[in-house]
Amino acid sequence: MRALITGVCGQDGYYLSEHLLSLGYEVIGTRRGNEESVDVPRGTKLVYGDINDAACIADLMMDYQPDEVYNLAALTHVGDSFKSVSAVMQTNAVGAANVIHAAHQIEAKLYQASTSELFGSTPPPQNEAAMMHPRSPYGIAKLAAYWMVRHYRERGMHATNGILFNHESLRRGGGFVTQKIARGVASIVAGKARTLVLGNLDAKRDWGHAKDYCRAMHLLMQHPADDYVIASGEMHTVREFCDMAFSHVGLDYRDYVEVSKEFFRPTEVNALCGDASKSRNLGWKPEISFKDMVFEMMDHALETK
Ligand code: G4F
Repeated sequence: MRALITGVCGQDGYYLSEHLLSLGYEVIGTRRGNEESVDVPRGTKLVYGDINDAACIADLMMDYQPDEVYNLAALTHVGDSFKSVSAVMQTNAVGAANVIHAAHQIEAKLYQASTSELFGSTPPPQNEAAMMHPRSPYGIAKLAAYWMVRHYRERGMHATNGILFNHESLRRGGGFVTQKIARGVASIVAGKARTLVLGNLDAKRDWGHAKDYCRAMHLLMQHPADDYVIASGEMHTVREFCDMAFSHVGLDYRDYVEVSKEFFRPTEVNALCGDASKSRNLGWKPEISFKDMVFEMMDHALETK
């Protein structure tokens, strides 16, 4: 089996490639830059690819003829999307359409990285049938891609939306709140910072481990094409995350965390908590707990500071 992963250089690209390679897949992953060193699992074949360039994506499909295509490439920071509306629409909606269309042309199976941001203001628990009411340009662009997948599925394509709730790991980018907290605590412990400045501490998220969620991506592709929620079903506030991370090193977050309007969003998704019963019925379940995920991120941040 041969898989093409767009956005292989991100957190999810890493874990998905690692998982597919362990199953004996040949993995082709796209990169845009010309960086000397890119951290991908050994065995991943890196090729140039930009999902915003329809011809480039079509050529890649023709050249490599993958059996499965995983579209993970996207602008992923929700907060930033308020400041880059056109770019996020271009990459997350039009770019996704380029990938879906090109995969359809060669009759490959398609996985689209959909997101719990689609639910936006719909109160938890959210499952596949919950109303979609995104509250950011990011979520709106992802909703267009979600519908494009459904559209191609109606035309007979094996096209699946994995509606993934927040998923983290030591590979998470530093702009997301979990990694910002982990690295912030490590900086305080190392004496390099005195405080950690955050935004909305009351936001509630359903956080799982990226490794568990990337395993689900492949599993979903082995079942009938559909929309599937992947979530832990547990909800925590940003404040609780801070409390656990600071307690891990014997500190009280209230002595170090400051709140600034700078990190609040114009519109916020207040509470996300997924009901993943449909995916659990296929045999998927998360193996890494919230606590273990926080401690893994903390230990890694402390080691590398
Ligand atoms: O870590 P975040 O930036 O993740 P967010 O916005 O939930 O999005 C992530 O999960 C989505 C799935 O639900 C993905 F689709 C998306 O690509 C991304 O991976 O923020 C989490 C919460 C928000 O409510 C935010 O307002 O944390 C709050 N927060 C509070 N202080 C902060 C901060 N977020 C960031 N990034 N930085 C802060 O200082």
